[in-house]
Amino acid sequence: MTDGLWTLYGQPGWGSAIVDLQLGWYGLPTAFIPVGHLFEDPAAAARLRQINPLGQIPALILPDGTLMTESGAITLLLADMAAPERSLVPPPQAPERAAFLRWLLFINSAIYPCYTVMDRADTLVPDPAAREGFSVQMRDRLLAAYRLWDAAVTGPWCLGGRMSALDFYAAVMVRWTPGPEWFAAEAPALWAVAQRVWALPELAEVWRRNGLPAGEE
Ligand SMILES: N[C@@H](CCC(=O)N[C@@H](CS)C(=O)NCC(=O)O)C(=O)O
Repeated sequence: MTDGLWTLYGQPGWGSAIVDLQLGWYGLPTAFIPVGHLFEDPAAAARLRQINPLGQIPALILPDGTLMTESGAITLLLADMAAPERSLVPPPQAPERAAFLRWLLFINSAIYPCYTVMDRADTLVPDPAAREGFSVQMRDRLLAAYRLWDAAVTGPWCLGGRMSALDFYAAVMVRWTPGPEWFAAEAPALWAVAQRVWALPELAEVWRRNGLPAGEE
């Protein structure tokens, strides 16, 4: 047992921030453990594999000691425990439920894996000449997926009038490749959602440990 504490292994601003924001939103007592730069520090990656054999963050230790990985699964699990009026996941009967599930899975299967392989391109494609073409293709795929997500966002939130965990994903991801300038210009609906999330007073402390979004300091 860990005294009701949720222990989150992560890195400021990385994918762990998506979970960190949700823990903060739900008011769950969180111990944040920075793991170090997984791509520049082999020792950091080796240490993390002792916690999560896949070597990825977010890695969350639940209060009962269970290891939980996969941000999408964590999103659903936390919502199971949340008060209905606070939940970041539309319940089964909600009109937004289908769109929520579609885009949650889309983010996790069409968008997030692009980063996972782009970040490891040097080992996945050791030949530098081949790697260049691979990286261009992955980036194009990533941008196309973001454009599809952006086109589905009607505002003010990803699901229209209902705020959800999708908005937290947007708020973290618009700070990643291809960078905030691209999102502001090419994915304006996602960019607007992100700004709304950055401004939520309940999340100020979580943003502080994840690096405040540009212009918000
Ligand atoms: N499907 C996972 C993806 C997690 C992921 O790719 N995290 C990145 C950092 S943002 C990572 O730990 N990469 C290290 C690696 O894959 O070796 C999730 O949604 O939690």
